[in-house]
Amino acid sequence: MAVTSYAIALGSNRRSRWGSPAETVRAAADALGVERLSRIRRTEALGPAGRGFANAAALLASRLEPPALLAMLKALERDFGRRPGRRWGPRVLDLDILLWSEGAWAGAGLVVPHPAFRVRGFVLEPLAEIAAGWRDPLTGLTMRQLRHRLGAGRPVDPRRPPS
Ligand code: A4P
Ligand code: MG
Repeated sequence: MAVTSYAIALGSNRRSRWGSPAETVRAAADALGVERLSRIRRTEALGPAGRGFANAAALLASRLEPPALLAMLKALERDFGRRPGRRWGPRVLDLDILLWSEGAWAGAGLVVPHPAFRVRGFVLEPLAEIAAGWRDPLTGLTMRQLRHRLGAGRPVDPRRPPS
């Protein structure tokens, strides 16, 4: 396949052999060879994960289709010491596929764009920093517009019918 672009979310809320969660996120971005990395932010845990997170977003060029890229990301999570645990539990490294330049993908165990990215500040803030003009294929809105809507308390969530 030709080279395509991906936006990836990176998150960590446990130390690893690379150091703090922020150092772990940076090391994972280096290992992936990303083209662009946002600022790494400290964010409060959403849900029962407990400790706060280090979160960032990155742009990655790849010839892999989404399922092959996901397998690669899962392998990297394991290399970084992530062990299967409670869903939403504390994790050394979480790598999610947010967007793909070729549009949407839906298959077994994989949905792109990531179904929840539009309603999560810890994803949209760093994503809008590095890909402000990227249009969400589902809503047609740019990352800048989605972040603005979320910040204004009017998140765009196509999973919910409009009220
Ligand atoms: N999957 C489906 N679509 C995708 C996609 N686009 N990218 C499947 C990646 N994975 C995708 O993910 C579970 C399964 O989702 C994958 O095996 C894949 O087949 P996982 O990473 O193994 O498990 P998880 O992360 O515990 O679940 P999930 O649903 O991905 O949780 P989230 O949405 O990642 O939320 N608070 C802060 N502040 N910052 C965070 O980063 N993260 C979470 C976890 C909770 N609270 C947080 C943060
Ligand atoms: Mg995940």
